[in-house]
Amino acid sequence: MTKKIALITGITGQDGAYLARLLLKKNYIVHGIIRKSSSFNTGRINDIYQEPFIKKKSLFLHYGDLTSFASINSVISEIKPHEVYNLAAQSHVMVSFKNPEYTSDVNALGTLRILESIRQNKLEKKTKFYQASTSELFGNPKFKSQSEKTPFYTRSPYGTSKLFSYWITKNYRESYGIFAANGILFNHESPLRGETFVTKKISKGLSNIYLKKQKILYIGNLDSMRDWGHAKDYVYAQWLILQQKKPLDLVISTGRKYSVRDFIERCCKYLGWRIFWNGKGVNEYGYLILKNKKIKIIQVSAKYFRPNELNSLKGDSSLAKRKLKFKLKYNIDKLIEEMMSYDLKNKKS
Ligand code: NAP
Ligand code: F7E
Repeated sequence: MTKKIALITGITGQDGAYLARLLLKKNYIVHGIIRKSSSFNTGRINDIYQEPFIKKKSLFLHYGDLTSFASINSVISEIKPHEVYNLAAQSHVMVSFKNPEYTSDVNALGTLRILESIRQNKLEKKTKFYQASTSELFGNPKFKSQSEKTPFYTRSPYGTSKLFSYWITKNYRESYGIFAANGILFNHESPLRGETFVTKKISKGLSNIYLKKQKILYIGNLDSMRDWGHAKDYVYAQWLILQQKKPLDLVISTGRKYSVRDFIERCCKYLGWRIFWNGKGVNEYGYLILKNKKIKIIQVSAKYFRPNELNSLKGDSSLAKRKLKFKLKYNIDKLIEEMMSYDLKNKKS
């Protein structure tokens, strides 16, 4: 049987690394697009890296960038993939306020470049396309939980760039018959999460404080609420979305939400600590009482407040559960346990 060929943009990112492992296990030939960088950016895929000249190679890396049609098109025209997972993005919401033009070029036009390449290479009937859409599309919704029916109202350049991609994916599906689907994924985390996202910042920061490598963790909005799942569960959903008979846009979430404050308290509990809070707004801080001494370990800093915040998100993924027959293996405490143990030991997961 001929092996399926998959192309992953963003293979060096959190999801790309988990998805590549999953597809290799499923016997795919996996191609990934990586960016040229002056320092190593392949740390998350070191363990699956294959030397260029080995026989029966199943993982191939290509230099490319979503801002360049030529680089994307040369890979797609050469490998003619059965499945493309578009995971590459400038994925940080706060950074998107600082760098809105670049964010839009990569996250919005980058998606269009891939879809155009599929079309121009006449791969409409062969290549299935997955778009990494996001709960950021919902903004600050009126409804308690968000499903495929919830109206979009993006609140950041990141969200708006992803809104373009959501629609262009649907446009190419409807206009050219491409199997193109959006996974509207809520926040998902793991030991491989980028260190400037809040969960990893907390697990790493508290681990460092525990190991006496750091004194204080500076943080932004403590009361913001998110629906946090595990990236391993969510990349499995990405694969399932492309295995369906028809392309569907589906919400993937846990259906539970927690505040940033909750997340900190649960990580502290893992360390055997109880945290106390004092003050309000930028004057709020968190402290421990150790040997009768008050020790400040968390300080709120306005530096991490956003020009426009999403206060509370919680997904309703009942449609995905029905269509994909999909079950989550992780809950928040299992996720925290894995992240904390990784950061304390700094070992691979
Ligand atoms: P991530 O860890 O930030 O990874 C992003 C990847 O995109 C990295 O491999 C990065 O390369 C690559 N990239 C960035 N700019 C690029 C460019 N111009 N050309 C080519 N590659 C580029 O993100 P993630 O958490 O794995 O998320 C995967 C996708 O899902 C993203 O599109 C994100 O927006 C979306 N999403 C994420 C979540 C979540 O909670 N994680 C939720 C919903 C949607 P470098 O390694 O070189 O930086
Ligand atoms: O922030 C608050 C912050 O940066 C979560 C991306 O993967 O998920 C992610 O976007 C919340 C926000 O993720 C800090 O204000 C408090 O309310 O971890 P985050 P995000 O913005 O939700 C969506 C679904 C994506 O699609 C994105 O690609 O935590 N917060 N203090 C903080 N956030 C950060 N980063 N740093 C803080 O110190």
